[in-house]
Amino acid sequence: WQEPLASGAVILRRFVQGDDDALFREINRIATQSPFIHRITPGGVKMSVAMTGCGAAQWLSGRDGYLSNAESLPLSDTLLAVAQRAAIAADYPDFVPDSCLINRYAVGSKMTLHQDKNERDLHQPIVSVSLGLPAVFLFGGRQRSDKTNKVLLEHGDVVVWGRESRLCFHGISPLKPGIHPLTGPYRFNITFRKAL
Ligand code: MD5
Ligand code: FE
Repeated sequence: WQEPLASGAVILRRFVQGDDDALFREINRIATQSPFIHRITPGGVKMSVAMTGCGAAQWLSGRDGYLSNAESLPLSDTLLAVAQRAAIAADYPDFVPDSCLINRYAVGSKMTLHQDKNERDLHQPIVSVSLGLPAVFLFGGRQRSDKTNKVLLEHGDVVVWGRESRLCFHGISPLKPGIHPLTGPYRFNITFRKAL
């Protein structure tokens, strides 16, 4: 079922529940080729979230943006199909992602409030898939100081962020301990973007 989350953002609850095994296999396949790493922020702080990804465009922390990386795996048909199915459900029938970023949260991992604005065309949405342990997602407005709302994102939930919500500040509260039957002690988030 669908819930509007904010203007331009929609949650597709449990949208990929039936694809969870296949998606988790994709994560593990990608991580075998490109292991999860903890990047360093421009401020010199090691991130608590570990990242990997695939697709022609790869995000680089620090610099503004994306670079094409010939080393990374292509977006598989499995991943593309999930991303496009979600985009269509949220009324973005023309979405063609070129980037898949995978975030792995362990107990205590968090993401501080930030905007995603390094993609070239900000009219394109971002499709975000949550797997494993639940997390409290924080979303605010266009200013860092705007009030934030909280929503719990659970296994299989997909959020499509577009239009008025595309430049909203957002983050993830520190992950609480737990064990998920599929992913064990982790939450994974897969974001699909058209970055280039
Ligand atoms: C996560 N990841 O759960 C989130 C899901 C990231 C990141 O924030 O940058 O890797 S994506 C949430 C998102 C994306 C684009 C816009 C907005 C939220 N928004 O306007 O609120 O690991
Ligand atoms: Fe973000």
